[in-house]
Amino acid sequence: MRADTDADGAARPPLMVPAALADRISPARSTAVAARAGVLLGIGILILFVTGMISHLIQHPPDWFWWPAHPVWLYRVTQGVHVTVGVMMIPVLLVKFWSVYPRFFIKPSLRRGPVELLERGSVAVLIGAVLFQIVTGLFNTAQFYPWKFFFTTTHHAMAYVAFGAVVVHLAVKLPVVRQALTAPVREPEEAVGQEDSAANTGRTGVSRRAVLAAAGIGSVAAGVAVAGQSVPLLRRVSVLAPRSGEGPQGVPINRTAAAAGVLETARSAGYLLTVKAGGREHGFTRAELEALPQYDSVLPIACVEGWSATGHWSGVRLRDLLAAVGEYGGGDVRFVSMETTGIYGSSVLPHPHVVDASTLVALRLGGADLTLDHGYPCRLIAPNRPGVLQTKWLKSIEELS
Ligand SMILES: Nc1nc2c(c(=O)[nH]1)N[C@H]1C(S)=C(S)[C@@H](COP(=O)(O)O)O[C@H]1N2
Ligand SMILES: [Mo]
Repeated sequence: MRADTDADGAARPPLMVPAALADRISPARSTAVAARAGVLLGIGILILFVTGMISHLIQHPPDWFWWPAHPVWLYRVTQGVHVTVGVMMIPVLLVKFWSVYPRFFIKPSLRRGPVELLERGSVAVLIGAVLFQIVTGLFNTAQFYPWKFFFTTTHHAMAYVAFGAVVVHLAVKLPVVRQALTAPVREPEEAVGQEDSAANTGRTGVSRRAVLAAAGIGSVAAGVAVAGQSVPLLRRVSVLAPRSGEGPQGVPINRTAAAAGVLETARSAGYLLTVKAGGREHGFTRAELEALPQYDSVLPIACVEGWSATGHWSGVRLRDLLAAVGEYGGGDVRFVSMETTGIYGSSVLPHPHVVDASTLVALRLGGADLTLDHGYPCRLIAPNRPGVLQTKWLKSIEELS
């Protein structure tokens, strides 16, 4: 039996590691590695929590929340960072687990006190929640849902659990982390103790630096492999990016007209866009929309799934369209799609985006009429918002009182 290598010198009985596992505690599997990987994970999880909450709040805004229309690319950056950092955490998480996993097999003992039991319970919650977030998030970027629950609600709820568990874990481990980070990182050869140098040299091949370097390189490689879906310069090297700017008119398609069940209605000769503003209402044919003053906007579609792409849109300014019907009273505006299936058939646009000059009811993309899949006959395109709120195949636009 080997005493726990993390023993912090307190007078409690040491953690006992089963004999079969003791051999696996190489110097590389040490607090030095665990603490450094842990710090990286902590920073990553903080970034994931903040960027994730931003995305959640934009989609489900409480009264106090305010999100600007400018800079137009801000959401593209926060969500690109969210997905890329999430992927970058996978190698770090693996190294972290590898550095501590013999501890998972240590039997909890009441002799070491209730605090220790609580701490180990919180670690179990932490591991579960973090794994859950990484796996569900990753599957979502691939639009692969091999589960029964609704992704966004669960991913959002579990974020509090994961974040809370990180805070508890960090508070508990702070002394260990501080010590591990201030002590010099010794290579296994130097670290060999006098008592059992033979055993030590015999059971280790990997140095701490090698493990940490592997975590770092793996993490950057994983990040680069997906970042191209939001960073155009990286597109050629992003072999794992699910959607990297491929698609009709240079913009990927998220949901097709066929999937949304609008193939008939979107091409109907009797198409009318109903607009309600200032207590008045008017139905616009597409020809009438084309007859209104046309403007260009260069705006990205920034999907919550992490990909984004810049489009050159043109069409009618939303504020002009509302003014053509009635006096805009300053409220939020609801957009409803012809789509009858699915949960993304409508969206609500807040005031800063309603009055912004770049917000269009778009008729064209890249100089040509919108394709059916991009939202023909017309769609909303507004600055600094999640793609999921850029409603396609518009049926009505209505100012909310
Ligand atoms: N009516 C409707 N509009 C929609 C969607 C949808 O499912 N239905 N998907 C949204 C999502 S998730 C994204 S990312 C963008 C993508 O637009 P694109 O397919 O033109 O690139 O459209 C949005 N508009
Ligand atoms: Mo999306």
